[in-house]
Amino acid sequence: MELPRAAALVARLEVLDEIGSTNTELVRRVTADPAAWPAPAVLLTDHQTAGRGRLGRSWSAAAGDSLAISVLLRPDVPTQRLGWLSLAAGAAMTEALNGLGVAARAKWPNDVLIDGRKVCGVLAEALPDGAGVVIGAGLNHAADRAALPVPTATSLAAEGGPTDPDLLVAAYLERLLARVNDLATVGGDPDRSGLRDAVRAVSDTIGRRVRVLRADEAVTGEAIDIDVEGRIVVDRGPIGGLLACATGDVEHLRYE
Ligand code: BT5
Repeated sequence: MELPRAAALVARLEVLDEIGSTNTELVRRVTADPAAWPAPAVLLTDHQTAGRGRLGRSWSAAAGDSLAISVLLRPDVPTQRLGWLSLAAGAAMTEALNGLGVAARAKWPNDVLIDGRKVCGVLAEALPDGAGVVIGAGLNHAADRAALPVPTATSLAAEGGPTDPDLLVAAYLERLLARVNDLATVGGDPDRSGLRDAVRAVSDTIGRRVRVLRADEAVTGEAIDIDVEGRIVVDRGPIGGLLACATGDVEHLRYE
């Protein structure tokens, strides 16, 4: 796989024929030799054999069906704002697909949907000792409908969208790097950087009735906003009132 346009956007881009998890591998490589990995850097493959999702779940795809894209960033953003990078990635992918004519929307916290089906999932992980962040995105670009791993999934090929890896990765990186740069320029403030408004604008979740499953309770109500911490704000009605749910505490968010 050749990705000249994407490679021109970052300090280093490496394509692997096959790997267990691009996130795990990039964390391992950066930790072993940080100087060899200037940020932003990308490790990617279209044949990931042990892709990881959130909370021990897995991301699965047959060889050649899905792009696993891991991006190393070392933005100058306060630690408590780093959660915004994962929302920035979902928004960047959604905006990139929209720019290519695909009607994608972002489902909080980390999915990109086309017509209610998941085309992309994001998994952000911090490196030890504040050494940066690895943001992984799995993007089903080429899978035939019949080859999709779960009934809730879709792919760009199945939706009649573009499938060229270089075009897709370059469009995503352009949006992501611009968003992260804007965030760093204003010290990590999601409002002044325009990131919170961008996340709201592509959100498929705001305005919907949702059921949020947390470790010990289910929260039901209308998702009304994303707060300055990146949490989803759920209006449980006159008795329950408003409740903000953080990504780390949320097992699932389902539409009612
Ligand atoms: C995610 O987790 O959606 C995050 C996926 C991140 C994958 C990328 S690929 C590059 C990098 N390296 C990695 O090892 N991971 C990252 P979560 O929200 O927990 O969703 C996982 C759920 O999505 C699964 O339980 C399935 O229901 C569903 N799923 C699995 N594979 C899928 C696929 N190819 N397309 C759509 N949905 C899928």
